[in-house]
Amino acid sequence: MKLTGAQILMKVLKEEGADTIFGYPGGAVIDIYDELVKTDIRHILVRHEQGAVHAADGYARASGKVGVCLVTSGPGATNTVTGIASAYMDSIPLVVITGQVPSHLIGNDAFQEVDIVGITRPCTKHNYLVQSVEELAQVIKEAFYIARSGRPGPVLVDLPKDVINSVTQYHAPKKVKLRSYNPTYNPNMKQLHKVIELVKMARRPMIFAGGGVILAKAHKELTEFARRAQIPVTTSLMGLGAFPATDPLWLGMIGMHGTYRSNKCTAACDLLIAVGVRFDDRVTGKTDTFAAQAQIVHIDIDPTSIRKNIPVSIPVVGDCKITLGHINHLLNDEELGNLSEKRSGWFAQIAGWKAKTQLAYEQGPDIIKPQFVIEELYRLTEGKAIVTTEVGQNQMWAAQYYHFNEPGHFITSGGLGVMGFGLPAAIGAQVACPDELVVDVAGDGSIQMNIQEMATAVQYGLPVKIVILNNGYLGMVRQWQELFYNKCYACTCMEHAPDFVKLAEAYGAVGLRATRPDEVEKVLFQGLSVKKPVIMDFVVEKEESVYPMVPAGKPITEMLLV
Ligand SMILES: Cc1ncc(C[n+]2csc(CCOP(=O)(O)OP(=O)(O)O)c2C)c(N)n1
Repeated sequence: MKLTGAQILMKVLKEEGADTIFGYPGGAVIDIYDELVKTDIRHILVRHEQGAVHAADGYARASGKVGVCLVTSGPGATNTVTGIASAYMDSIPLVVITGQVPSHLIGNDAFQEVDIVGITRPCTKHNYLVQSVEELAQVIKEAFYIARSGRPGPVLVDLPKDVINSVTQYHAPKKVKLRSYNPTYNPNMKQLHKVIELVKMARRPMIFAGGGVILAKAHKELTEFARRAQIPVTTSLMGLGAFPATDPLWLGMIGMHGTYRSNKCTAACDLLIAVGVRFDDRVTGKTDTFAAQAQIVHIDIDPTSIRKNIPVSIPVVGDCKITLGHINHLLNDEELGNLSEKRSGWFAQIAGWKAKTQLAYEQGPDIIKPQFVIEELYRLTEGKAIVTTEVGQNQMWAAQYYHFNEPGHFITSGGLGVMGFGLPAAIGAQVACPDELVVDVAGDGSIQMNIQEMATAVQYGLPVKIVILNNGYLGMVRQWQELFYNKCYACTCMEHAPDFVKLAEAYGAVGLRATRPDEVEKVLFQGLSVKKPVIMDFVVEKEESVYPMVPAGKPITEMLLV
């Protein structure tokens, strides 16, 4: 059977299980759209291509599937770059399809031509310029395989218009095999035996889990390991939800805005088992003081991330789920003795640190504290919402005060830190999980970066909730200015903001506002109950800061506490 490039694309997308595409049309992809509407693949028309990629990202994180987006050539393609870079930093599986000018015009400065393959080379796991319709099916198959296998990531496929329109006999391989790409899933068992020895010997062990645990769906294995071996657990921002925040072994988040006890534990531990992490500088602070007393075990699917930032004693290359499964199995056969007794001194020390600071704040009668809004959100949603965030203080308060017990419930742009991520990501998560409550925690600055996606939420009846912590500032930058720049608040005061309630209404959504602490519960309750997109504008204390805070480049024990 002969098919056009556009038809082949649809066929392979279906075979790869794509049920939703986030996109925006244009001349170079109009033929694809012409085919797309004849299929049962759902298309979500966003209002800006950056929104399409973040939505596909949110969809991927909430569903565990590959997110797909489709945009036109030139400006359509360049508008995706921030979203692609964010997904790359956070290892999120995406397939981004861009239109391209016809092959014979490439390199001629043709209308809406851009070298998107060149532009995205450093921020994709792999990318392709498809040269002929004959190779199209194979390329799309490979793109999905690469995006979801090994350490996941975004793959871009650039499709010239003539490739989309040409016709060929359909043939797609059942399985993809790539000569130079063979991720290692199974760990070296000798290394694991060494890990078990360390676990048995350690007096002050700790587990540091990252987003890799969530991506590998290894949270159950992680939890079993921690409980059986009696090891306290911290996670990175990306790892929140990989271990239940209600578990007594939970220490809280590590790093720049991590808890006092997590950071203290890291400095004092004698064994650090790092799983699915990449030792980001916001986690480690000054690297030569990081876990300086510990033997470090690093388990990761990506061999190039091991020893990249931190020296380790035992490297373990493997899939987190498989590796932790083996470790649990090996622990079965061992005489562990009473580990909690052996570590009682360690647990007592941790309890002491916990007592010292517990993310405390005081909510007075007049001005709303942003932390209070998040705690109330947690209480009223019983911790069950999928929370996306923008970037800044809002992101950190969401991470600190909304407690995550399950993976896939905290969706944030961790590595790149993209303001404008949260609303489109919430839209993607809501598409993936129509029955869940999805809440974007936002700052008044960030929400204005992709506010146009309110129209998308309204058009598709996606009842996402936006909680704006409105402090009238680019708060996180203001905080740095307060602490490290003598309170010179250069260009961080948002002097003119829209009326967010009216703005919500203009989009056909619901707008609510709270200006006093005693209105918070009512507004949240009302906003969360409506089956429509809602913006809740919480006018909060203007100069509140996020604590604890480790100044950039300092050891993580040097925390500012208030
Ligand atoms: C696209 C983008 N531009 C700039 C920044 C730098 N930045 C980080 S946090 C921040 C302030 C965010 O302000 P707001 O959204 O109001 O949130 P708040 O910190 O007040 O909660 C800025 C400007 C960024 N992370 N992303």
